Amino acid sequence: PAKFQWEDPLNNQSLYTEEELAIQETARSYCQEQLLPRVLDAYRNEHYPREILTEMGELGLLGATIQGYGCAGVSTVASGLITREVERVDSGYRSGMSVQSSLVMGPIHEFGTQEQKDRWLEKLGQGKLVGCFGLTEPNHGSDPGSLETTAKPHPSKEGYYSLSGAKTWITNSPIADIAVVWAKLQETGKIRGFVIERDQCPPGTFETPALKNKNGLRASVTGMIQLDECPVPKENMFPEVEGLKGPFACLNSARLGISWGVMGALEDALDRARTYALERKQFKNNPLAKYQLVQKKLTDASTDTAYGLLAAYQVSRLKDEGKAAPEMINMIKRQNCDRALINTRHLQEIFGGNAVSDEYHIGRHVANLFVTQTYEGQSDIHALVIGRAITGLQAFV
Ligand code: TGC
Ligand code: FAD
Repeated sequence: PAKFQWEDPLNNQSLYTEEELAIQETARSYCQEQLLPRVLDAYRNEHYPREILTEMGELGLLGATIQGYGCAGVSTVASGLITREVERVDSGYRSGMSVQSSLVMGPIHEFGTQEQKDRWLEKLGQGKLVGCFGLTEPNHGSDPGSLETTAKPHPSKEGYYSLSGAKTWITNSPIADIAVVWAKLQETGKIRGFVIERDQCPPGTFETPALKNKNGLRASVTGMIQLDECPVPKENMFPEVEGLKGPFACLNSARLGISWGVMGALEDALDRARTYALERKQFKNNPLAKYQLVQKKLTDASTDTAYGLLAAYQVSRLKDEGKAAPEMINMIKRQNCDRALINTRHLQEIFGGNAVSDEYHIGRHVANLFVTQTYEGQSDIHALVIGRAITGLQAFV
């Protein structure tokens, strides 16, 4: 019989192509050699080195599924494997990358005019420009359909809209060169997407103050977007897409990426907890790993990782075949984030008091994974989307 491998209990690796495995290896080397050595300092100081996006761009990790514009044009599985390797180091690094790839390059590629694509995609893919995605507002998080940011014809500039409103909890906003912002067009009351270029905005019309002193995701940068009659050229609006399906189409792809990513964070937590449990001895010089309660924690984490990766693989292949229903993504985003958080929290106990030291990395994963369970739709919201699909009944309102 085949030998059981604890690092890959269900032999998920056998499902990936040679090319996908090579891409994963490239991503893993970069993440372990370049990102891991920086993460503790970054997390302590809430510092996100902007050059990380340039480094990722050079390796072809940004917008990796996009064909053309200098992007790698790889499968959704390969892109998921990249995400998994980045998040094995830190969810914040994955966040910065996901926003750039799925939430900024994604909508420009899917909804942009040819001119918009030519103008921004290649530079975003190289990490020469940084983007952010503004949907959430101070008064509207789970319910973005009620957003209040407005776009109306500019009173004094012909050919421009004037955007006013506030977005909050926006990854990358303080360092962004461009922002994809979702606002209601006053003429129709419908949600539309706009690309705002920081260097084209008069002073005081586009401000992006950082949100500091976070309890989680401290290695990524988060801020607000404050728009005060910000002039945006009409040609910077996505021409066709209207309503929530614009932002949600991008979120489908970002949420699928998170489903892969959080499994990477859980794998790292499991690896560290196993090593610790084998080395640390208590009661008659036995390693912690010998005790049944400890073994159960390791087994639960290992099982949920293997199942979560299988599910992410299946939905990714279906997506590339055009057969993935959005609710499949709601399901795996919820399940993988919930299981990553719960298991990591249990693995944390194995470290005893040392779990409190950041040098053991486990507390950082736990704090980060709370955020992954919350953003891009909090888990209970995903449960209600799936419940609606099962029953046909709307439970949000
Ligand atoms: P609902 O009536 O369900 O839908 C309105 C319109 O949108 C369409 N739609 C979708 N289209 C594509 N994919 C999906 N997944 C879609 N879900 C909905 C739908 O067909 C409809 O189209 P149409 O043509 O009929 O207008 O809208 P609702 O207002 O009832 O929505 C409720 C709910 C809960 C599903 C939704 O609002 C929701 O998912 N809320 C969660 C909010 C969220 O995810 N925010 C994310 C902010 S971005 C972020 O967090 C980035 S963090 C990134 C990082 O740092 O890594
Ligand atoms: P609320 O909507 O106020 O929800 C609070 C709680 O109530 C949740 O548990 C929710 O599940 C529950 N709840 C709400 N409504 C219902 C209901 N009908 N039934 C049952 N329970 C309900 N947004 C962006 O647009 N772009 C970004 O780049 C971005 N990055 C982020 C980065 C970080 C670090 C964080 C923390 C958030 C980020 N977000 C971003 C925002 C994120 O998407 C929202 O925080 C999330 O959608 C939840 O919204 P909320 O915080 O307003 O919570």
